[in-house]
Amino acid sequence: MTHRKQARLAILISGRGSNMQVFINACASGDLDAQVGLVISNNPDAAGLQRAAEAGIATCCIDHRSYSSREDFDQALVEQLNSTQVDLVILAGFMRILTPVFIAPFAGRLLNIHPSLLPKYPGLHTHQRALDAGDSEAGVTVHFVTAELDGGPPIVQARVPIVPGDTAATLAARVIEEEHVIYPVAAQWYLQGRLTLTDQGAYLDGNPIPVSGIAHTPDLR
Ligand code: NHR
Ligand code: GAR
Repeated sequence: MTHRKQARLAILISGRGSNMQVFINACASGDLDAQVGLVISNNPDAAGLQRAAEAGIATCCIDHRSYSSREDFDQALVEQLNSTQVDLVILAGFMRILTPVFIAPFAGRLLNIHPSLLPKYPGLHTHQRALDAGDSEAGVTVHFVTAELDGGPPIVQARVPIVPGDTAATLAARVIEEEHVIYPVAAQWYLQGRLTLTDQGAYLDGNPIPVSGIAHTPDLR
């Protein structure tokens, strides 16, 4: 039997941290073969910081308002992450646009979950935009993070219906249930060495992933 050191995740948050909690739970239960080594928030008031601390996880706050440029903030993030071994960085409701100062050192091991059917609706207010456009469905995409905002190669995507009477809040509640399912799936693929980012895009098991990511189905592993 070979003994490999367990992979270590760092999770970057800005708010509630429900996706973060899913990772904490999946690591604790053994569903994900990893440990959460560190949770960082840019927002000192993020509820997720408290939730992580309650789970016994190291937390820190790097407040972007303490830095005079995005690059200086990103450098502080890089230094914090470099002070501990990190195999994979998970953006989970992290609300600061990152510059190449951060992206470059973590390229290929940096994931985000974005609440839209990318390439539709990069950026903010995705649910309201889908409603305003009269779309009949919405969804969520896990993607590799590159310097282009929400423009990195998609990995996996789940769709939900938009129903009459939906508001941004009711739609967000439907979408986040899918977020909690697909984000650990993508992370597990990465940790198993099945998922890679190259200059040509994202690959799973050596096969190029389609531009909207792999469609999530209930039995996807
Ligand atoms: N950084 C890069 N370079 N590339 C991506 O794909 C990124 C990223 C940083 C965050 C998450 C993203 C999302 O899933 C993400 C992806 C923040 C904003 C934003 O406009 C947009 C998209 C995302 C995150 N942020 C404002 C800013 O000035 C602040 C908004 C606020 O604080 O409410 O940074 O949606
Ligand atoms: C999630 O819906 C996530 O997709 C979205 O914010 C929510 C965070 O919830 N992310 C973004 O909008 C990134 N700009 P959580 O804090 O409970 O995981």
